[in-house]
Amino acid sequence: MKTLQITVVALSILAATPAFAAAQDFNAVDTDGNGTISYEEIVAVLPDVSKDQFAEADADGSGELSAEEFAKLAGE
Ligand SMILES: [Ca+2]
Ligand SMILES: [Ca+2]
Repeated sequence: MKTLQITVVALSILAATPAFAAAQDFNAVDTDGNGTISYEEIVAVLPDVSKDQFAEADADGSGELSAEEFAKLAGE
């Protein structure tokens, strides 16, 4: 029960973080509106994302993140 309460609190804190909330919105991160997210676009919202993390999330190696690839990265 205690663990559950801590999880709820942690989620509330995360949800209240503007960068995290924005990161949940693919269209908000895709600032040039081309339908994919480049590394430059993601670090503008989430400066902590490293090139390695980006490359890892880029499952098909296209150099940009699709909505599906981005969802996995943002969900971590
Ligand atoms: Ca883009
Ligand atoms: Ca990709």
